[in-house]
Amino acid sequence: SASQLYPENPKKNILLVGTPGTGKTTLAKRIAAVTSLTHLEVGKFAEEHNCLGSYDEQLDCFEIEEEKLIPLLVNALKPGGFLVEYHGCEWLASCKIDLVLVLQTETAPLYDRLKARGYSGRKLEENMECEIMQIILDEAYSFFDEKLIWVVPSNNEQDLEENVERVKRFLET
Ligand code: DAT
Repeated sequence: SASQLYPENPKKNILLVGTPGTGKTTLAKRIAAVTSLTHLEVGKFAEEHNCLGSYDEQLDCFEIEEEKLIPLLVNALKPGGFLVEYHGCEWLASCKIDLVLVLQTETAPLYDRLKARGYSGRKLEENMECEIMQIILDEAYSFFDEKLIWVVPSNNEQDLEENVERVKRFLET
């Protein structure tokens, strides 16, 4: 296990996942401000490590060369101490991950947030469907031990504060 390979370093990694708009970046910034965790956004990491492929017009984003990215992530996360943010968790399945926090947002606030972000048409529908169908949660359960997974609400300011506290308590254990 990772802890046997790095007995001198028991630092934890936390993976923050959720449908776009559920509040990952907002929560990650709050957590990074009050803990020693370093925020690692997988999309940015992929870009910085030249793992972006061609632009996908349909999905309105760059393809990511996952064969190149995954081993880089595995290596980067070995020491622990990261708050890893991404919408999905499949690529993180072989990484040292000590907690998977799945953010969930109710339909009405999520719709408002995505609208405010300028999403419309198919992109808006697909993201709403992703949340309603619990795609990210299912993915978490298929790639990580259920004991590592915490499903938490992310609807309002109170949820945000409680999620920061949850993470602080987890890091203290
Ligand atoms: P994500 O990184 O998952 O795409 P975000 O952090 O960018 O989401 O948040 C999307 C929008 O929702 C942004 O305008 C901030 C707002 N938001 C995030 N978390 C919230 C919360 N717990 N309560 C109210 N608004 C929140």
